[in-house]
Amino acid sequence: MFSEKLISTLRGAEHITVFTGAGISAESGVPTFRGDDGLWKKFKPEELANFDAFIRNPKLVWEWYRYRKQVLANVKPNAGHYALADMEQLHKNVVVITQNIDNLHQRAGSTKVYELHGNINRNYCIDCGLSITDEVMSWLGRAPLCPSCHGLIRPDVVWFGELLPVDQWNKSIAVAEAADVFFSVGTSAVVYPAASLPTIAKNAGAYLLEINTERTDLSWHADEILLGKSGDILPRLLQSYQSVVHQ
Ligand code: BV8
Repeated sequence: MFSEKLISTLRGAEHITVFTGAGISAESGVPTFRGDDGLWKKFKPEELANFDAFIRNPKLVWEWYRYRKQVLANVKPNAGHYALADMEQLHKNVVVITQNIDNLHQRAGSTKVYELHGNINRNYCIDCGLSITDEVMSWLGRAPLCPSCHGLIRPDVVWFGELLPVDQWNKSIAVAEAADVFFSVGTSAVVYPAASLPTIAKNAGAYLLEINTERTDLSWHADEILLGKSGDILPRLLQSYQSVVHQ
């Protein structure tokens, strides 16, 4: 199933970097953004995932995030997440860079995860910056207010037009440039600057592997494309890698 080139490159790799998008969580039951049943088909990102929309209608934006928090409260990591966590046991330099806000890589056991677009489990006050957990937020039919200064609370996610967290971004560029193998898994590779990471890795000499159920804007640049579900492919790739490592 896997090319000799891929397995030998993995075997000789000093650094493995895995870049993930919503597709890796699809088999956990988390809707993607741009697929047929994607979130952006039902909701308009410009109406929900940006700060101006939030200030205009915080209640509407919170209804959307409450819905997504509820979805995520009832899902579990899938075999793809677990395979990446297990890869850390086999290889000392595996880092996951995710665009996802669902915390599923961490729940599967991955310990080196850079979150480019934040995490839906975290919230903060836009006035005083206080970090607030879901448990202490009171809804009362309106957007939650800060218990300390009564400012508006927002989800700790990166909206369109907002800068990515500088430390996560800088670390992600570093591990993209250092990668001997760079996986792009379950992403349409259309949201920037995150989508520039595979090209940064490739231009720095990485073997660029794309795992997706369909071809994307990135496919033309990949060294190898594995078409299929990440929950099927990643465990099998790990198995092939394991069998070589233990020879
Ligand atoms: C920035 C977090 C700059 C919140 C998200 C105008 C003004 C400012 C910026 C811009 C602008 N116009 C364009 C931009 C840049 C903009 C951008 O890139 N827009 C795109 C849409 C054109 N980017 C930004 O705004 C970024 N910030 O540029 O700031 C700046 C400079 C100066 C000063 C100020 C600012 C911020 C972008 C972050 C937006 N936040 N989400 C939330 O989630 O609620 S975006 C959203 O898209 C998610 O983060 C998501 O991760 C990301 C990418 O989507 P994917 O993960 O790839 O998901 P998608 O559904 O698209 O694809 C899934 C894939 O999986 C598919 O290919 C499918 O085939 C595959 N798949 C499905 N099932 C499986 C599978 N593969 C394998 N196995 C399966 N089972």
